[in-house]
Amino acid sequence: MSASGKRSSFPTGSHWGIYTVEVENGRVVNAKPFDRDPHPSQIIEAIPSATHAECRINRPMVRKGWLERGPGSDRSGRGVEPFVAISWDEALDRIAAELTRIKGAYGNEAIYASSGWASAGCFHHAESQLKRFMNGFGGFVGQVTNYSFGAASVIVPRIVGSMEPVTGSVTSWPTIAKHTQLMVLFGGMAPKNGHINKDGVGLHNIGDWHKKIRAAGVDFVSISPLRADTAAMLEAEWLAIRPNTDVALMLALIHTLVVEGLHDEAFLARYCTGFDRLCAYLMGEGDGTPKSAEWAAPIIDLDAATIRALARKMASVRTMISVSWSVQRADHGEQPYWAAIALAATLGQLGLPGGGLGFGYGANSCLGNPRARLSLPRLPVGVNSVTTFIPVARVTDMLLSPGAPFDFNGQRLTYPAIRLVYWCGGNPFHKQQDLNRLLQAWQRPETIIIHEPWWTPAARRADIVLPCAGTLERNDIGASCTDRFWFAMHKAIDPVGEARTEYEIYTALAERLGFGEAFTEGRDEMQWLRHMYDVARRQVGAHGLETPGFEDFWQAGHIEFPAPEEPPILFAAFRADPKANALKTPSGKIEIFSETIAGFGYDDCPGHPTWLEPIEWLGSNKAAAYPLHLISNQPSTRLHSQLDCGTVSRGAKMTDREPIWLHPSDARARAISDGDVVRVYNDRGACLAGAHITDAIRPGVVQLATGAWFDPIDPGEIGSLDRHGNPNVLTIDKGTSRLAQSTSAQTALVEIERYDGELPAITVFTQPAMV
Ligand SMILES: Nc1nc2c(c(=O)[nH]1)N[C@H]1C(S)=C(S)[C@@H](COP(=O)(O)OP(=O)(O)OC[C@H]3O[C@@H](n4cnc5c(=O)[nH]c(N)nc54)[C@H](O)[C@@H]3O)O[C@H]1N2
Ligand SMILES: Nc1nc2c(c(=O)[nH]1)N[C@H]1C(S)=C(S)[C@@H](COP(=O)(O)OP(=O)(O)OC[C@H]3O[C@@H](n4cnc5c(=O)[nH]c(N)nc54)[C@H](O)[C@@H]3O)O[C@H]1N2
Ligand SMILES: [Mo]
Repeated sequence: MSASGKRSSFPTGSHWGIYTVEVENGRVVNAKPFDRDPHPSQIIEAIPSATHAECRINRPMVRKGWLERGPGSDRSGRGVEPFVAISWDEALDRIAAELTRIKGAYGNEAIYASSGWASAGCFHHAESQLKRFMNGFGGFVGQVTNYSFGAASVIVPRIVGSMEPVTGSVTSWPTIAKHTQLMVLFGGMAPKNGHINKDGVGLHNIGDWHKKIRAAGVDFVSISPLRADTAAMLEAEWLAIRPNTDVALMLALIHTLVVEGLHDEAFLARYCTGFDRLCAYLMGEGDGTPKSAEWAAPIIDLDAATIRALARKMASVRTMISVSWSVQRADHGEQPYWAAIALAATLGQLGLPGGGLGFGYGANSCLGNPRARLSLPRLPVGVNSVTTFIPVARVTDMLLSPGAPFDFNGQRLTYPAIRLVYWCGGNPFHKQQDLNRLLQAWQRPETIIIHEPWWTPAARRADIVLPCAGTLERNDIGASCTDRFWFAMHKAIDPVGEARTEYEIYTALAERLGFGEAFTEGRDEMQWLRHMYDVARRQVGAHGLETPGFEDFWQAGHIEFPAPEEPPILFAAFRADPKANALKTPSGKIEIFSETIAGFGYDDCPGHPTWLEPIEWLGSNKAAAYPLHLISNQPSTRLHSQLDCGTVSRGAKMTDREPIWLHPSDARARAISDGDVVRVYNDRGACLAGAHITDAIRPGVVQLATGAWFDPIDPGEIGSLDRHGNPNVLTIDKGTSRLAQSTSAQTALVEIERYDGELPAITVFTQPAMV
């Protein structure tokens, strides 16, 4: 401790990097990045302000109507009625009683438990803790797929037999620097996304890699509505096509390659199945429409000569194709990933060093970094006895339509009847599309329980809210499957207010419900960390990697694992020997036509990559009323909705609203000036935002990042104007197709007008009403 009473903590870890904090009188006053991090994230600056934000939850709270009149009462009062503070014992007793009641009357199939990104840390990991607790209690309705790359997670394994091109060993930066001549980036490779890596990042070096590959002579083409989707230093050729039309461009590129004889017939014959079926479609054999460059030009709004030139260039040099995850978060999001695989196969460079494809370069700081695939310290979650599940983005449908059938990946399933929702570590009023529809669904369950450190829009709409400790308020181990570091996460301050750790909360509940011993296995927090570390240590030891004992690791603060000497080349083994290394598809090959998918008979996902018009886009009739395509991408100043209450995110707002980007021509047509507050609206909802006018966006497209905390003017009225700028009041809640049922967040048309009304103050960063 210094003379001023300040002390520095040990380092801790986060999704945005390793850092230490300075603590004075029990409060975090400063956060400093890991001294070895070459380019730390600015997001770290928000830690002190967010840790002690006015909107921290200090005590267990119950909604008044629920407390006074019991579960299921006054459900439209969620988010409107005041909260009542209660003691921890009373809160835990009430939750245990309610879980017991629901289970007794309706079974565990009536419980929906969900999570989200939460915080780094393998032990207090909100999703693992929640699952371990719920599994111990007899199970819950869970979820499959995810919001990030949900459509890919279903289509890609069907086409190439695994998720290798998305979450596996994609060709890494050193190989790209050495061999690639051209990178074609659908959706760019946005530098802002490099701040983040799920569950932790040791060194932010993606910008250095970008410099190296550019210096090595790699050329770039960025196909995207936003110029900033590719770092300026890459000097990319920017092709600002209409959003959601990438498939038309990819098909036209394949068509051009075929008619000009630039396709790799030998590759297609040896490694792929069904190219003839795609070819028939491309030549217009069924519908009379060849999918030529001329055909695609008016759809994507690029001239045919540019499309043809790009096809020729891709065929003439070593080309790496990347498609950002956002491109598949759109209506028919399965198609761009399938079409990109077909395009790469047509070029015949899959499995060659620096050629082929890799999905999502730039989606986080670690993708493309060579790293060993290691076991991680993990909290065992047990087994869920309930087999009913939903694709994660279908939560609103589930709550609104119990008993209704739906399709998913070849299965006919039924939505369960949910009575109790338990959410820890996610923010449904951030992540889900069409929040006004979610508000309706939110009135269905009898009880909603949330653990949160902050009064997020979701916590404000729960029946019982338990304050949980943040990362700095507990001990943990940080480790991510995409990073080379394990880091000790030392507790720096006591929990804020009466907050308790996830582990303490579930332990107390499990004890009340009669499975305390099974939940804790007799270990406290530090005993769990030691145990999880020792198990993982033995597992990595089996791969010949030496690690120190727990005490030494804990004191040293981190372990850095070496990068593998031979960086991976995606599909190299398959290319070398397609029989011995056959893909895990029905044919053992790349399925450019899939009999399996064709057999499902889905009109929204036929047997080969197909241009299917999105439900709304700039070429649809709806554009007459709502002529702007809304891109709601990841925010640069925070992680989703996390730290929106901190100084970095709030410092970037315009007149306290989330900035919306629009082109000067669109602004002029609406008499909007830079800095004006605007109303963004469509038939699903409306929000206010601050206008930022820039030519770095395609005309006809506007960009409003996700994550501004939902703050409707009248919380009691569904459809009320959100004063803060949450794009999910505007997005559509529709499955990508019956195949993946994933989110279509990037499919939305809107209109904008200057807002001349009186400006309502933002209220969502304060405490909610309490009695
Ligand atoms: N700073 C920061 N970084 C993050 C996150 C964060 O919240 N903050 N979140 C992390 C998470 S969870 C994820 S999943 C990844 C997501 O990674 P991505 O999905 O790659 O990220 P986005 O920023 O949503 O989208 C990238 C760009 O795709 C473009 N785009 C959108 N639709 C289309 C389209 O139809 N066609 C084309 N060609 N381009 C399109 C948009 O212009 C957008 O800026 O980012 C991670 N990184
Ligand atoms: N329109 C639109 N919507 C999108 C997207 C988009 O591109 N456009 N992207 C989607 C994507 S890719 C993703 S990944 C999702 C992200 O959606 P979420 O994962 O739901 O978003 P976060 O804001 O990270 O929510 C995490 C919450 O956990 C809380 N938390 C942190 N630590 C703890 C803890 O230890 N315990 C508990 N109980 N809570 C904790 C945080 O305060 C925060 O409220 O959003 C999706 N939504
Ligand atoms: Mo994500």
